[in-house]
Amino acid sequence: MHTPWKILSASLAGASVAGAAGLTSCTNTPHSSLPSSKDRPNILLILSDDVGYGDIHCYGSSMVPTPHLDGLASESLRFLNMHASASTSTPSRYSLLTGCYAWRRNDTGIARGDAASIIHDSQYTLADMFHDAGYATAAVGKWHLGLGTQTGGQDWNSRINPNPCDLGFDYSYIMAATADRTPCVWVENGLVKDLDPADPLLVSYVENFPGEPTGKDNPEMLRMGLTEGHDQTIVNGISRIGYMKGAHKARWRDEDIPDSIVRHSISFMEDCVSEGKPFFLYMATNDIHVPRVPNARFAGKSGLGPRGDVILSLDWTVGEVLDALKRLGIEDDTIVIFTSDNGPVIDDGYADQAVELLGDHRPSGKYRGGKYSIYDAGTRVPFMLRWPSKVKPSEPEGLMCQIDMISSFASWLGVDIPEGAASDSEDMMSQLLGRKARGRDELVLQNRESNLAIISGDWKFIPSGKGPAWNKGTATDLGNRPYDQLFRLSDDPREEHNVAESFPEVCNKLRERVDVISADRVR
Ligand code: NG6
Ligand code: CA
Repeated sequence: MHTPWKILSASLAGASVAGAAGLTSCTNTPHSSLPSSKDRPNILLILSDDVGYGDIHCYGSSMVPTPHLDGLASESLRFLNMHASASTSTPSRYSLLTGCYAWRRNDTGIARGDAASIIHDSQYTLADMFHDAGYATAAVGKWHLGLGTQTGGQDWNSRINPNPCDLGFDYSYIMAATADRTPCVWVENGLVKDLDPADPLLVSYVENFPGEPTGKDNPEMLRMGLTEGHDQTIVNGISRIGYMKGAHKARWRDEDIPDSIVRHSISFMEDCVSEGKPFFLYMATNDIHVPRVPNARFAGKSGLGPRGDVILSLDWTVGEVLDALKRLGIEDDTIVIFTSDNGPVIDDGYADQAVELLGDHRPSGKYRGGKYSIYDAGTRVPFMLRWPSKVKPSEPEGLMCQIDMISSFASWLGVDIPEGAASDSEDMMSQLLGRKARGRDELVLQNRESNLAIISGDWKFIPSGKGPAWNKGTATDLGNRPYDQLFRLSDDPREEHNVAESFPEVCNKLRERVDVISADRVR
């Protein structure tokens, strides 16, 4: 396979040379004082989608076999109290990549497929940081952080900037948003892949293109029923959120998405190995987000319907990239992280039998809520870190958050984060490597309605907030209440006993903390 990330680099006039191997970058100049290459293990960050704390075998599920993830778990630090900073994808990913709480801005909610780039190209990202440490960097898979300068204003038939290559990644092969949103095409380094100029791509989130079938008007064309929304353009027999026209050759086949992610990820790693360059690979799977369309290899294999089948597919994906590390001889020199962007959901808009076939499977584990919710299962996610012979497997219980990755790795690699960047990210590298048990003292979390909660020591405080308590479509308790909620987590990990009235002074103190932390919030 060709090496598109090098082709891109070579084609960028004036790109700076980074590192001894002579690879070039889209955006950055290298950091001046780098640790030696033996102190720079590769970083493979596998960010899965909507995988709940209880969804995989190594976190307690006995319903779906996940042998590759279990194997990884047996050699990893398995964090028991790791949180995404939000219970939906866009703000969660924004925080992970920038080290900033997404709720500080009012434009970081679940993004449309034609959203402008949510990370501004002036912002410093996790990829910039690895780049400054001399790494080759790539984003492969789900993006969901917008592209271009203007929502709805992209020309999908030429290179769109900003794209991940303007945000610190040397190479990107991404789905612009989610599999349930148009455009249903791969975007490589800002260009729609396999686009035939004679069949240009048009995208709209305002109105349909005349003559194009939709799930709403043409349900007879659908192979998967709908429970909510998702009734616009039909691609591959499945209707989506948003409209698109054209680009028939470029359209993905949902069944092939995992293979495509695996192939492009491995190809990038192979190139890095042959160039002798450490890499940071942000591999964001589409599994297990809706629409759940397992490849024939997994269809019907879990007994839990498509939702269980795509867990098998996710496990396969992990197995493939772990095998590749072994084959490339870099297993010992690579830190592998596996995590998820937010908690689980069962019915997320498509009639895929997830509810009917759930049986005794408990995607949220023992925690309350799920995707979209402010309760723990919204943000508490699996997080495993493997670094063979350097990190001893254990199960840290301290409070942790993905938002801390950027400061942690920066301080470890000796990269100075620019003034004002990654302002909510703390250096937790000792904890990430299992050398210190005590986690964060406090952490702010966000749900779909952008209501906040704070965990502080043994307390979780959820100030009163607007929005529905219950999301009917997904059957999720969102946690929004017109009154304050306070839970003592050691006694009540399921957040079932609101003790706010008994501890008014704790509520006042924690409300003050939230107010101080969020003082510059733009609403
Ligand atoms: C919701 C979608 C859901 C999913 C979610 C984003 C409907 C009814 N539901 O609005 O299917 O796409 O957005 O999920 O449209 S996330 O994991 O990317 O945040
Ligand atoms: Ca998600």
